[in-house]
Amino acid sequence: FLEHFNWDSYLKETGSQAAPPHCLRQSRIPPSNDFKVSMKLEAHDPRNVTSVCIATVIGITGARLRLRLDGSDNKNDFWRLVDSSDIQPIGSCEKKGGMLQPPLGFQMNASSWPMFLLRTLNGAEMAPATCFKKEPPKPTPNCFKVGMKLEAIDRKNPYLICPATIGDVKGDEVFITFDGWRGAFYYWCKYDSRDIFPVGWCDLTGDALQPPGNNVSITKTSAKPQTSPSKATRRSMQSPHKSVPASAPARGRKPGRGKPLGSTG
Ligand code: MLY
Repeated sequence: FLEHFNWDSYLKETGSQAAPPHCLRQSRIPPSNDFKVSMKLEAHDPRNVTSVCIATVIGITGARLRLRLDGSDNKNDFWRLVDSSDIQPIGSCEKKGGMLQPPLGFQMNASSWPMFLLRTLNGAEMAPATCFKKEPPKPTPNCFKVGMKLEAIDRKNPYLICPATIGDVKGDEVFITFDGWRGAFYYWCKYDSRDIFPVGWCDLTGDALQPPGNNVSITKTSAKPQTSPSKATRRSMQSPHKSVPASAPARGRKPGRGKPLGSTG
């Protein structure tokens, strides 16, 4: 059975607040996703960002596209918002006087690239310019505070969007922690990163929001990470708990980080 994750009750149970939407570089109303699977476009190669390559839409998920670079393998798919500045209609690169590049790890001999390019574009369905939405402006300044909740991409599993908490703030950077998951998944990013979203984003876009994990207890003899939380642990997570410890946290430590959410202690 599945317990449906609900932000309203979760915020109440954890006594926490959602990051105000104006702190995030996302549209208040998520852009419509007008792309179709198999359409082609230009995208910056995530592994070689100065290269503009041909990409094919492999999947649609909420306001995002699952993309695969033409001439690459199926192990390096990546996800982009329809209003990402990393993607553009075919022809944009040439218009700016640039040249389309083979992706990093191009599977053929480099000399066959020009012919490959012709063939991959021949008869292809090119995503029309109207599919590409304008990137929202940068919010100024960094208005995140430690403890604010949001939705964030798990960069190790970038198809996943998960409930997250701001664990730290330093200048233009924020530390993204994943509720109920161990620190290995946490990361620093700019406050205007396109990988973080306001609470309720997935509900609006139809993307699937992951439920919080239960895997935060850091034991020295830690066994293989559990991937699906047990019913019992999941239930214990639902029980009211305040993430901010009653006692004053040690200097330099932020409340709610690295604390076992589902622990009985
Ligand atoms: N099977 C993976 C999935 C981890 C996902 C963690 N995210 C949601 C923060 C693992 O356990 O490593």
